[in-house]
Amino acid sequence: MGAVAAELQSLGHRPNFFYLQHAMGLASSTGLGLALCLPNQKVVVIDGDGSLLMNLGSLSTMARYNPKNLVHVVFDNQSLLSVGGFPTATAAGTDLEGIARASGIPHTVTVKSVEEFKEAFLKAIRGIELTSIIAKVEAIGPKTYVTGLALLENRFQFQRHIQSLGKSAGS
Ligand SMILES: Cc1ncc(C[n+]2csc(CCOP(=O)(O)OP(=O)(O)O)c2C)c(N)n1
Repeated sequence: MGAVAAELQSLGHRPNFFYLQHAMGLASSTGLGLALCLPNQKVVVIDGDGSLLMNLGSLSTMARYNPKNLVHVVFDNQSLLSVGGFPTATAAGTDLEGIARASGIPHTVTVKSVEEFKEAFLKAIRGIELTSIIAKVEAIGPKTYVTGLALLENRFQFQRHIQSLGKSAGS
């Protein structure tokens, strides 16, 4: 949602992208549900530190159900950038990787450069282990938060995409 959604969409929308708007904190929960329902698909959640901090219990729920097809990426810019840049708890020392690890996520990593991120992400996407990647990034946002795709349109398009997966798998 917010900056993350706008940045992703600016790279080029795809029918398998779902941008969570307004429901701050629920990206990881939504991704968990999708990963459990679609065990043959890799599900990638792109989260923000402020959002995850609002729903830390999601980490223990993810660990409990442990879907091996879920990759959880947190872009930790230590701020609520989308609403003005107020500092989050990670700016005061909260360690999201430590919380993810202690919650029972089997593979966790903190990365601080593009190269480290690339390596960690490729490993996670090619692997078969529930992974949380905490990527420390600068608090720099997109130029505009206006996206060209209406919320409902995204919802229906994504739903049709999920349904088409079922058809191509023969179910
Ligand atoms: C439940 C809820 N509370 C508040 C908001 C307003 N809001 C939208 S984005 C945002 C900040 C998100 O922070 P973070 O996840 O750290 O992402 P960033 O903007 O830094 O990329 C807030 C507070 C919302 N959309 N939903």
